[in-house]
Amino acid sequence: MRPPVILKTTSISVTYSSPCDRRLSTLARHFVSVCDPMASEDNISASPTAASDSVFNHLLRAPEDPILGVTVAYNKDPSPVKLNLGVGAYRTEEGKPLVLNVVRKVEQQLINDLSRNKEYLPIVGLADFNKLSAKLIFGADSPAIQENRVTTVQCLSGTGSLRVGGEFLAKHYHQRTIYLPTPTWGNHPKVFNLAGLSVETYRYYAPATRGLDFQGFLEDLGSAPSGSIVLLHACAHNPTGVDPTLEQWEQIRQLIRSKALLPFFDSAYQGFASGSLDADAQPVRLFVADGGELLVAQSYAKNLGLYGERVGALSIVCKSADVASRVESQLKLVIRPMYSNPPIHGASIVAGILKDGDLFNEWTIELKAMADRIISMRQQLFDALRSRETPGDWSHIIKQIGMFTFTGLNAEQVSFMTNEYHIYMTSDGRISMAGLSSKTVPHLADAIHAAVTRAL
Ligand code: PLA
Repeated sequence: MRPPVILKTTSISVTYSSPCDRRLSTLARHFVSVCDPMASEDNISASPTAASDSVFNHLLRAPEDPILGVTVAYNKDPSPVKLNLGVGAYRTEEGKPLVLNVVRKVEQQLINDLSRNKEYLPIVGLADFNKLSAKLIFGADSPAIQENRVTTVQCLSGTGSLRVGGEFLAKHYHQRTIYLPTPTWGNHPKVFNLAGLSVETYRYYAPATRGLDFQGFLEDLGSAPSGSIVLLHACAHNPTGVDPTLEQWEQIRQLIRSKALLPFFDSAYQGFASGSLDADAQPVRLFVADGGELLVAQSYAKNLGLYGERVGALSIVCKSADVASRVESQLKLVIRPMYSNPPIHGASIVAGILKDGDLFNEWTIELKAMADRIISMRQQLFDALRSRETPGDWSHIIKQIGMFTFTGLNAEQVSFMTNEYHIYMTSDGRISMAGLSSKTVPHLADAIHAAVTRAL
């Protein structure tokens, strides 16, 4: 028998040794607190203790995230001219976050529809959303979809889709190494490492030309062990803004297939590169067309502005319908202990837009407007630097594509711009063009000019 435990309150002592006694003691405490609220207060509030008493006292303070931490620093800055070009989040010309009109419309419909409820979704998410997401990335006429060779599961935005895909591969795929481009989105290595894969890199960006190191890309994939997983940015490469041409994609495809490498596309910016959903999906469709297998992680954070709704999808294209359905059954075993099932609201918004022809068209117009505004920011920034005669060739600002410009500014220049101009960006010199407006371009151009001519 366990020794009895003596519970002391200010006014009564109770000794208990069984669950029943414990319930009685709780009841007794309740009565004490009803009669004398201070008595229970005294009992609950612990006396201040030294940090060294904490079981977590050995923890070191972790650094802020290199991207999301930029927003933390920005929020603390009281300057009225501060500018956040860190995280890739779209802002209007007025510098405000944007909720798309189509999103507002569908949300209104969802609220008005009293037949809707908030029951759990299945483990794999909303069926309509999954079907429509596959159609969006692979194309309506995709043979893989028609032959039922695709399994799509709703996940927590792009990050969650990558993580579920990574965990699935670590458990069930014969090769545990994933190749990432250098550089890549800073979260990729962490996501895949924690999923249980080992991370290697392939050459991607050539600082000297501020373009693609195509030769290095092919050489590194060429020497990767057969079967390795290769992470590819579907479009609008983050952070470089440099994408292969379609001809280069075709060469990459041939190499990947000839070495039986497994492509894993990260599609976080469909529609944001060119303004066209179909054009931005071309590299993925090229790979699907050859009948081979692949994975795609999709995010609706940027192209539908659903950042905080955490809505995305993981699709795995397989050789046959039978394999696809077995893959799906295993994906459920990955998801269930991770977060059980995904949230309903964001997926319902996306499904509402994708299944309605008019709303879909309206979305494409709004998306194009966002992409065009980013492109016009590129031109304006380029022009502003040229008119200031800022030393250097800044043509990469207009050549790069997608949400970011990889400026080539170094960490010291970045911290100069933050300290002197209150401009916040990641230390690798990446700026989110989507956070810029006509009003703020001159301030940024002044800061870049000063950083380049005076800082170092
Ligand atoms: N993949 C790439 C290449 C990304 O750039 C991002 C987001 C994601 C996946 C994940 O996005 P999601 O989970 O929100 O769908 N990158 C941002 C934000 C926009 C971030 O770092 O979380 C960035 O500023 O790089």
